[in-house]
Amino acid sequence: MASRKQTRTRPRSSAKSSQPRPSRKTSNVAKASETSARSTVSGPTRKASAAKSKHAAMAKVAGVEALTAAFPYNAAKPSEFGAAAREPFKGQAVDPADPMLGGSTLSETNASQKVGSGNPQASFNPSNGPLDRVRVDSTDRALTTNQGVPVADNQNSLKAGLRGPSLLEDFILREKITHFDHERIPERVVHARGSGAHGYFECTAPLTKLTRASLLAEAGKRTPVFVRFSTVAGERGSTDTARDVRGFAVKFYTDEGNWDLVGNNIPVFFIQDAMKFPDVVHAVKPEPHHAMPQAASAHDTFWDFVSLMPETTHMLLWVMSDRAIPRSFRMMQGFGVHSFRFVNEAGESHLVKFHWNPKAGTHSLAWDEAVKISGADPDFHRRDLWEAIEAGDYPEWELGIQVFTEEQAQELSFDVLDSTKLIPEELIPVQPVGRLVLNRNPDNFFAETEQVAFCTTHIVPGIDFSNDPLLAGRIHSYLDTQISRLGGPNFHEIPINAPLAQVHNNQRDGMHRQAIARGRVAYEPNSLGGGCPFQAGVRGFMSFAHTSERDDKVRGKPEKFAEHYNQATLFWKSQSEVEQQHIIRAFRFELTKVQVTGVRQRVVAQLRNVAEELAEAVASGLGMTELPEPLPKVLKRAPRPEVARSEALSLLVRPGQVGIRSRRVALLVADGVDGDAATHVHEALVAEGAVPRFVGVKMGQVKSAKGAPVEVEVSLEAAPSVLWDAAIFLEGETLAASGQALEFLKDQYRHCKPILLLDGASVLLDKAGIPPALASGDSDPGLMRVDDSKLEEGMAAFVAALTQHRHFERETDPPRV
Ligand code: HDE
Repeated sequence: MASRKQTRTRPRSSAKSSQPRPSRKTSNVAKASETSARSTVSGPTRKASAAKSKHAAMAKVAGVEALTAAFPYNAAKPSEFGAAAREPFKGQAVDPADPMLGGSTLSETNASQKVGSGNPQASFNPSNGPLDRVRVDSTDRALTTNQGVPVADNQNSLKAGLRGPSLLEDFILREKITHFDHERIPERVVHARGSGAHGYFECTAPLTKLTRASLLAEAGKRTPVFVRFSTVAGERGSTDTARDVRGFAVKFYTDEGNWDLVGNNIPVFFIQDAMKFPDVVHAVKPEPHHAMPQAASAHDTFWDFVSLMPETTHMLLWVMSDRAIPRSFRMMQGFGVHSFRFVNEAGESHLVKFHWNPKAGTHSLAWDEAVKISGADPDFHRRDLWEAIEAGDYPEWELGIQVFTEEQAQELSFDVLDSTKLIPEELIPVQPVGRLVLNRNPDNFFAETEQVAFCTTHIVPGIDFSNDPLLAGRIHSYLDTQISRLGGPNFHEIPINAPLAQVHNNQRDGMHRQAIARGRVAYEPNSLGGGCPFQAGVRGFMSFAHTSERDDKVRGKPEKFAEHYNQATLFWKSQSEVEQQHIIRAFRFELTKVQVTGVRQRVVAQLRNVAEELAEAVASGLGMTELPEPLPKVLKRAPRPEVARSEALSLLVRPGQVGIRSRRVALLVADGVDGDAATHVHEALVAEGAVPRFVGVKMGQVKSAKGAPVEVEVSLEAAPSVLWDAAIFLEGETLAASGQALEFLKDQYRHCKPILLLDGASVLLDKAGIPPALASGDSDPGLMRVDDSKLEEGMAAFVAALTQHRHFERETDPPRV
């Protein structure tokens, strides 16, 4: 075999990668044999440019001959075999003596408005430029057809006479209606309902010791991102506040290509092997006979499936917890779920898990509130994200990693390739490495949020997969699904999907191809294109050479995967009492909706393997007088878990670092309000970064007893209690006559939100049947009354109460109000 040194490889600097190389117009190609050239030069020679054209054609033939001579044979071939293949070979490439040699046509220098300058941008793919290149603005422009023909009348179809008939020749109507007919594309098979935003990722701790991924190479380095949050089960138009896992998918446009970290807001998953994914999705989606229920797991098929699949138990605990009804996308964690790999320059590898921690803390809705929001504002999370960014309140997360070795993984009682397990932070701490900021809303929902295509296969040098069998299935699935969803294999050219890094390869054609590839070479190796684009060699993506365990070809799982309950119990034990009560009620709700009693029984039997008190409470809520036998365990003697309680698993340990910023506060006003107090309260909240609005029975001004009248900003019917984080009642007597105002107060109370009542508003408490103290007899810290002279203190107490977000001390089952 020939040695590597024999190949003429010209080093190429990466600095040129995002800029076109200037093309040279002059030819300095060596003269070719006239005979050889003439036999290939076809067609009549135009008189005027005869000499020039003849010369150019022959020069091209000669130049290509010279280019080919640089490749007497394929010197790279030996590097494909045996030990040499372990270090991929940088492709052989030579610069053409003239850029014209790589072109498709000699006529490319003829410029026009359409074809461009006639000066090809060598080594450059302009479609990888910033989105500005495709942003359309119609200011001061007339309406046209898609062919650019101005439309004189956009009101009427073309008719023979004013009373018709309409004419088939009306190409303007036909183009408009035909486009409209095809406006819809298939929705995502899961995660159909989503919302996205642009932003950036900033590396805060250089990780070169662990990974050669360029985005993690220097502190302060920023990489643009597009992030999409989603629910899983519901259709595209379904409600935002369904009980469900949330998708948390991040596309990093790195300088070495796109990396998609397609995660969820829950760190584990229902199943262990991709083979079962269609089953779990079919089970949770609306039942096929009547297509109900929408965006809900509370039905027979879901619970039938999961109770036959004990590996779902851990995830079920998470999905029944308040994690599955977040207050905002901005207030939830994200997780990569699988173990991934980092690979450094030296080719050394570590396993890694990814965590996103929100700066605004982790906060959730109350279930009763989530149900009501579905009616009041089904776009609740989409609106919240959009409005926060519009207001300049940019959501932020910290990226943390858990890094561990294969050897550490071997020691654990569970398998790190099992996606139904997490690694407790007590065993491997989470270290912060960067921050994610979302600071730009999309221009167009469809073009960006709908057409963005995340694929687990989008990965960059320095990051690699583990052998998690669930991840393996995903590696196939995402690329495949985008092809049918986005209409073909060229979805990577859709502007939101195009990487910022240059794309150069020999893939061609297919539906909706955008790139116009110059030249006749669409294969590698080649000599006619000077060897380009050439294989990158060790600077390119290299899969980590993981030594596979020698084993038979088999369908099956490792023994450790058979332990199904330890971490469900860990999660249960790590919840606060309030969170445990919410989990019990969620199971009770879901299983009450299940019609087949045998399925209910089986779930309770499953829960007996998690915690007896949980199973008992759920059974009692379902009116079961006897507990069923626990489900038999696959592993009779489960390994002892390393950790019995993990604080990080409770939502309450992350109150956030932003105080009451962006929290929505309703200021209820009516005739008789104190205008001065209203202004003061409003100003005090704005100063804290909260979002106060004057809410009244109807729009218009309310007369104030003192100070200026107050302008109502939104009515009680348009913005009921569930859309607010807290409320201040600035008036009482007039509001007491409004059933909606009383309902507002009751819901604020039931959902444990802070309530401040100013002088005179206290009458509402009696009217609404709100108890003045907690069931325990203690005073309610979230229910505050102040007289006007103590407004300052009242506001300070209110801000402190809102910083805590909810006052669960008030919660009883059933609710007192
Ligand atoms: Fe997905 N998943 N998934 N998934 N997933 C999709 O891809 C799939 C899984 C996740 O905002 C689909 O473009 C399989 C785990 C998110 O566009 C599809 C398996 C996790 C999104 C698909 C899984 C996820 C998707 C549907 C098991 C958390 C939305 C449309 C082997 C780590 C991305 C699409 C967006 C979307 C397949 C399991 C997260 C069909 C086969 C585990 C956040 O390709």
